[in-house]
Amino acid sequence: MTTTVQLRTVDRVLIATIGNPPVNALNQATRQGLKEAIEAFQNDRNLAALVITGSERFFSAGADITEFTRAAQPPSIAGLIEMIEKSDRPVIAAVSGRALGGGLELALGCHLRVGTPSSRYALPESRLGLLPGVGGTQRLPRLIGPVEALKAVVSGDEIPAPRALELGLIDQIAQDDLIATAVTVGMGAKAGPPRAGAPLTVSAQTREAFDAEAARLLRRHRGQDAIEACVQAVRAALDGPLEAGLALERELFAKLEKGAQSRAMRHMFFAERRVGKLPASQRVPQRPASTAAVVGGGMMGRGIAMSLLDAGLQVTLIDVDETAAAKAVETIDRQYQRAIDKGALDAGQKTRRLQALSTAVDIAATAEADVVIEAVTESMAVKEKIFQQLGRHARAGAVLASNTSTLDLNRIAAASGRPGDVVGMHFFSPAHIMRLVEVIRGADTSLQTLDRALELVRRMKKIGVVVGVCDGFVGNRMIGKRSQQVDRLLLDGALPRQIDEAFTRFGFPMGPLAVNDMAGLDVAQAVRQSRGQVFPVADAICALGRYGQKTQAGYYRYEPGSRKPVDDPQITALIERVSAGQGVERREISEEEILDRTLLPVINEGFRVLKEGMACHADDIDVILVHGYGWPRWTGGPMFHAEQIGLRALCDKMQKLAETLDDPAFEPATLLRALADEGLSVRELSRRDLPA
Ligand code: 3H9
Repeated sequence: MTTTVQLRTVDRVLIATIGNPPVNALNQATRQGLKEAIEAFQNDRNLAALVITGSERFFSAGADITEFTRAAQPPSIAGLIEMIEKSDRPVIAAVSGRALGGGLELALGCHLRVGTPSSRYALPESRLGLLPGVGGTQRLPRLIGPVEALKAVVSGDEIPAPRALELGLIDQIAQDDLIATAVTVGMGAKAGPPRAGAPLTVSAQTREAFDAEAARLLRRHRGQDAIEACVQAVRAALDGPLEAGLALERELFAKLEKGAQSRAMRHMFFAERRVGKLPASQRVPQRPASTAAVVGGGMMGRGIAMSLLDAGLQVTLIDVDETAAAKAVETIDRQYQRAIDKGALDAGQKTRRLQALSTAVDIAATAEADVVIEAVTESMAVKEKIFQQLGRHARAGAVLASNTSTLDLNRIAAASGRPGDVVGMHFFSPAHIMRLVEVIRGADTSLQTLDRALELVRRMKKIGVVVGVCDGFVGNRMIGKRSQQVDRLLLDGALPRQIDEAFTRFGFPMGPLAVNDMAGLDVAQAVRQSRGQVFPVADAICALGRYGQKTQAGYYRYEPGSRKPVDDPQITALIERVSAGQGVERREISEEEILDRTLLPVINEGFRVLKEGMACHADDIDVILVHGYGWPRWTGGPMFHAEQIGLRALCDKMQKLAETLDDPAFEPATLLRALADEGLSVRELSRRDLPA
């Protein structure tokens, strides 16, 4: 017997416990252990039932994703399920913690399922660009109906035990001892014949609901191969017998597993887990922060305070006067109430979080905090003053973080007089929802401070990526490279809708012009003016007082109270006038040209960022662009995408654009050119360790 599955007997029931930490992934050794457990059960006719269970946190997180790139080794999960289904005595899944992916599919293959009250169930394969590959798309609809099954398979969302019971996904919730309950269930159950594999019989109404849901999901996830496959496979449960559905599911899984989208999404899965951790040699053991102060109760400050409260810290929110502080608390209260209304929080949690929140108007109140996060207006003078005060008031060794998105962190750090304690924490808006935090390492930030900031980000269930000090840090610096090109494309012949649709078809949730309208065109104009940049189209639109959604007019127009961009003939005419004024003869612009001219400069800048050491690894950049800027996950982020294009091909394409458009912005970065010349991968080259 392998050590990943332990056997014991309770009464006449064999208990097989999966023990493959950390998440009970079903790797080859575990599958072998389960096979041997089922065989032991089959061979001992004295046994009345077999119970398969896992650890307290994980029944199983599913197939071992690291095995996907290797040739499959027997036994398969499908083979195990087949053995279970053929058993003439019952096999029961006893689920504590989570049953995910292939782990849930194994449980669905059992005759009965018993869960703890806090157990959770999900088929998250679509998040890896896959579909459940061992029966999930066939057995789940037969248990809970096709519409709920489709939602679960496409979203990958976790279903909590009470809802799972309601849906019929599990048969019982064990109120006390899970194993004792499963044993009782096992002793009393009959295995019954293997599930009749007939197609699901559903009413015309259910079929109609299924078709409507399928159409909605396909629209929402346009361009994602895995979602199409999920819909196709679940539909097969309605149309044909189990065996045919399983065969189709297997075929779709094999195709997706080899496909570019799944490779990209698996890359993202591991990149997200790799970033934001210092190597063990650079970590400094320290007490986790328990108290925090947030300076500034504006939108960012409130979002940061909520994230800290959610992570279980005591938080002091400091604002200019009592009225402003009280208003901030009121808004936080309302946000938590909204979360309760949506079922994402319970009343007890809200009370505990609000009890952990206090307010102050004097910065001296930061004296007790383990970590202080400044989130005031983006002005160097204001931030310098606050950090001077923090230098005096904050206790020794406290982490002093600035939420700056543009300013020179080294100057802010110098103002404190203790730059080793200062770090940047660039949150994205809305801060209590967005997971990305650029953790900015200043010239003097100590490794201890950096480590504490990263640990705090993890506790907030966010993803921290270490970046260096430069204009715009990594994300804004890279994405900024597309703005100038967008303006030039408008001059050359493109229109806002055409550019935005090219982006949404590529997979961004919104195009750059709709984003600009949402953020406010005056904001970008102020930045351009401070840098002496001229964008003829954007400047002409701002000159009309059209600042985007807030003035109901920008690149698009907006009906009162609506955020839906409507094409505006006035803007078309204006753009045409500006082109003429600049002596540009407008021409037809293809979608490919739009994407090349806007995305390749962004990717190119990524190579500069790496060369300068502003990010340590290509993964860091991919995570930042996907989580902070809507870069489609299924392309793996800009650096992974660059390797899919091929660095040589990318370099040549850029060189050609630089010549035809006579624009130095397309000159390939030195690092890109060097890697392409030497046939090297950007991933191998990137450094993981930070310079000490
Ligand atoms: C599948 O089942 C396909 C089948 O339908 C068909 C098969 C033929 N495999 O996230 P964490 C590692 S596809 C291998 O930091 P958490 C992870 O890399 C699978 N490794 O912890 C990390 O390693 P490290 C369907 C895995 O508590 C460590 O475990 N299942 C796997 O925040 C801890 O992970 C999924 O898609 C895995 N399946 O979250 C579930 N899962 O320490 C994917 C995790 O070296 N997993 N690891 O960095 C998750 O969603 C989260 O990891 C989980 C734990 C919720 C499980």
